[in-house]
Order: sequence, then C-alpha cells, then structure tokens
Amino acid sequence: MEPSDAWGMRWQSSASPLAKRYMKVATAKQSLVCLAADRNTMAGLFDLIDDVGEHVAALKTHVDLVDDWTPEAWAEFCEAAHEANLLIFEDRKFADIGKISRAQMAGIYDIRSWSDLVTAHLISGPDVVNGLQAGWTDVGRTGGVLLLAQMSSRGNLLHPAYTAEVVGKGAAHPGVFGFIGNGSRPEELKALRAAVGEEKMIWTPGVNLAVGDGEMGQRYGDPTEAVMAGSDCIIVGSGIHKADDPKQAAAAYARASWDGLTKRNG
Ligand code: 5BU
Repeated sequence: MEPSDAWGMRWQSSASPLAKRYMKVATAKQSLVCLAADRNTMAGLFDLIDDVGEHVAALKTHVDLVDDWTPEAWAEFCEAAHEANLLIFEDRKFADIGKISRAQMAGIYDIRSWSDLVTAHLISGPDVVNGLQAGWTDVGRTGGVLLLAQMSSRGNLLHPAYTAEVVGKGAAHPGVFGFIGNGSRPEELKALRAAVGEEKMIWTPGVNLAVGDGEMGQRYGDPTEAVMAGSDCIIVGSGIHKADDPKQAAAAYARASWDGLTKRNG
C-alpha cells in the first residue's frame, strides 16, 4: 500500500518531510505505534528494539531515567533504532525560555544530536519552539516539536482554553510537527482534531488494550478508538514493555492502530 492511500488528507496536506517520513514508516510496518521505551537499563532497551522494532514506527525515550547511561551505549542504541527504521522521539517536555531550551538540547545528553522529535509545553510562550529548532540547527540537523495540547494524566491543568491557545499558536509554526493529545478520551481527541485541522500530527499517550485507570493517575483509552478519533500515532509504554511477550503485544497494538486508520478512512 502507498502512504497516500493509507493516510489520505494527512499525507496530502502535509508540508513536513518528517511527518512524511513517519507516515511512510508506519505504512511499511502497518503500525501507528510509538513505543514508549521506559526501561531503566541499556540492556533492557536493546532487548526492546530487538523484540518489537519490526512492529513499531517510532521510539519514545526518557534519556534521563536510564541508570547505566553512557554516551557510547546511547549512540549504539540510536544506531540500532535507525537500523530498525524507527524515528527517535525524546519526551523531554521542555518548558523554559528560548535560549535555555536551546542550551538544554546540548549538555550531557546532547538531545539535539540524535532526536528527530521532542515534546514541549508552550507555557513559557512561543520562543521555546524557536529555541529547540535552534538546537537542531546548531548541529546541522532538523527535527520537529510536539506541543502538549492535552495530557493523559488525571487532574492535569491543560484545560480547553489552554489547549485552544496552544493549537492556535502551534498550528501555524513550521517548527511544530504536531500536538500531544489525550489518548484516553476519544471525545477530547475529536475536538482536538477539529481544532488542529488536517496538516499537523496528533500523537497520543494514555493508550492500552486494557482500558481504564493506570498507575499513579495515568488513564487509558482504546487504541483503535484513539486513531478513529483523530490520533496519527498511539504512544504505548507498559502495554508493550511490561507484557509477558512484548513482541506479540507490539503486533497486537500495531493491528489495533492500523484497524483504526482503515476505519477512519472508510
Ligand atoms: P504507559 O506505560 O503506556 O502509561 O506510558 C506512557 C508514556 O507516555 C510515558 O513515557 C509518559 O511519560 C508518556 N506520556 C503520558 O503518559 N501522558 C502524557 O500526557 C504525556 C506523555 Br505528554
């Protein structure tokens, strides 16, 4: 299948090479799954790529939660991710002023040198996006920012008026790849898609085949429903990395997400 057939308006209206890269990978693997690789050892992370790389389109990291992190091991890990044809997305949730966000793209983790995508809150104003883009430019790379328009956690303070402002400011910015939406609430996602329009991506955490409340305030919605409501990518962590058989689980999430895209188009 061609990406244009699978993605319809998402593909046609996209002016972003990065979004097109994601859509191509997702089509090739028939998977709209981003694995939240929340394991705290390098060995655990390498095992995950080996096990599930073929069934997921992107890899979301929290680089600062790995106990035995070294720059060398991380470089190898990113290499393994590239070999498995995965986009790399650091969920750093930047939120500072522009120049500090730029500086935070460097530092010990040097996120600018290996990430394709990062998350940011727009709470400090639009310059956070310019700062992050400057970070990638500093090392001759390009990347995209996913702005947090909604969150999956209960009691979060990203109320509808805030969401509307984030979408209004972010939708026109070329450095913004898209928005994080709440995967646990299809009705919120539908409203978000209506506000965002067709061009930008919506990626959604808070998704699990076991719908309901998760640990410590996390909430989960159904993967197929999230995609039908407008999500372009379901972000799944423990549903895959804590499963008895992560490979089988990743394949099940891939199927559920692809089914959602087919139904959304049909
Ligand atoms: P889980 O194990 O599928 O619950 O992991 C969810 C991941 O998505 C985890 O890495 C969170 O940091 C991330 N996340 C989230 O759960 N909710 C949000 O609103 C945002 C990110 Br933004």
